[in-house]
Amino acid sequence: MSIEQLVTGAARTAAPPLAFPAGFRWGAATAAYQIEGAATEDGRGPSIWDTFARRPGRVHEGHTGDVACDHYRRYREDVALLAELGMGTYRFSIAWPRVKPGGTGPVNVRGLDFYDRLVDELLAAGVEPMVTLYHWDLPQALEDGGRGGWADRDTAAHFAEYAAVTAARLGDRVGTWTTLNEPWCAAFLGYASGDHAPGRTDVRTAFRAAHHLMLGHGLAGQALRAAGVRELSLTLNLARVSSADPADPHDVAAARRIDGVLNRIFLDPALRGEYPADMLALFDRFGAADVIADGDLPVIATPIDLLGINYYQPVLVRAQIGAPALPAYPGSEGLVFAPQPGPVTGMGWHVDPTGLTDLLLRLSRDYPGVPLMVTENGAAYPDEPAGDRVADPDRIAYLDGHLRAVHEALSAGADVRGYLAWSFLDNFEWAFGYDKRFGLVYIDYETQRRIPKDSALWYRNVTRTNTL
Ligand code: IFM
Repeated sequence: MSIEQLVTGAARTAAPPLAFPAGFRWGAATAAYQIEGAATEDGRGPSIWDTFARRPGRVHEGHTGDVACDHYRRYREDVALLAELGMGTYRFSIAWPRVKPGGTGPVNVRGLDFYDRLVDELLAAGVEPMVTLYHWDLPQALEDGGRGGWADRDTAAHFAEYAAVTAARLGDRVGTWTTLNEPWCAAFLGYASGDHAPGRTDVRTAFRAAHHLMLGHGLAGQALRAAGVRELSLTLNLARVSSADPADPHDVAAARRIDGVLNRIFLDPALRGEYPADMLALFDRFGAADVIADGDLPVIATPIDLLGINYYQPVLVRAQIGAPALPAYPGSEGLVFAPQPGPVTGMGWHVDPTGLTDLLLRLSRDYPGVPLMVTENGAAYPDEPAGDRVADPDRIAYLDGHLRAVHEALSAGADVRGYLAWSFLDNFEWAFGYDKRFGLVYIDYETQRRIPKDSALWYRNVTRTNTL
């Protein structure tokens, strides 16, 4: 595929163009710790990821977010690139430790100033800012001194205070506010498997964290509503979870368990105001049922205007007698994730766009009335620049397939309002450090040079024409 074909859209397949609805929101996403760097600049306090990344063996080759993409200093250049690449919407997260370095207590005005400048820059460039308040960088102070991070109920209240001050500063210009990004990862990778910060491996604590994250979502949602924000949202990482043999009741029950601890444990309280019975049983089994206080669920179910969906791959589950529980999925003993045929990404993740169509339709059916938006979708591949060009045909194929999947869901009646690619820039991929590249834009970490990959040019044609 020549670069001219990409730029003009002539590289499209022979299939008839697929038009997306008028007003469909297109763009890309990032997160603060993954791109900003400037870890000690302008009064930013440490986060649990600063600490975790320094623990030997936790992150690939000891990488940290200290410098990352240096976005904190280069944000003007990055915003110009967003506009040039035709991104109508930019989803970014705010670093809580910049705004409240101690997690609670005094506001660090210089931290808020940065986001103020970023928002103004975006608006001046014609890019809609979309804020996420928590993308995993909890202030270390809330973890320290026995406070216990999200295992501590007070963290939810502190989160709401931080949401309120941030909305007071930016709410006049930012319309869409997402409370949490992927509470499953924060709770179960952070506190059960220990793959993510704070790196704890205690299942009871993980359930406490899961509930307090959702309580934090609800309390922050109320604070944001009180501040008059236009659009309130929550972003979950969700997947289609299927049984290897739909005729085998053991496989079906096993898939249901994974669906519970990945999807329904967050969807049901947020959108139905209750935990499903099987999830209440898990809270109970792991000694965490007492964490759910009277009155919490109505708070958690504060109505949202948009459900953000981060989708990467589907899950296939098979019952297997004697299999130990998967560390990040408490209660998953006696089952395994079955291999799925077909291509995988550089993360080893299975490429299957049908999982996205099915997920969007399932959400429309089981949780009707909530507009949906794909807030992350994309793939890591081992990209190599050749001069000024980064050819990434696998990523283009991944995006093309998943956009067709979104279109199919729209055609079948799902209320999908937008699609944001993950990610705008290559960045710090958590425990994988800089080893995995998800960006539409290549980052040369030695020089901080940005090179839009072929996928960015291909995607620009989609966003500009609103067709695929
Ligand atoms: O990089 C992450 C992001 O921070 C959250 N969603 C999944 C992405 C890829 O792993």
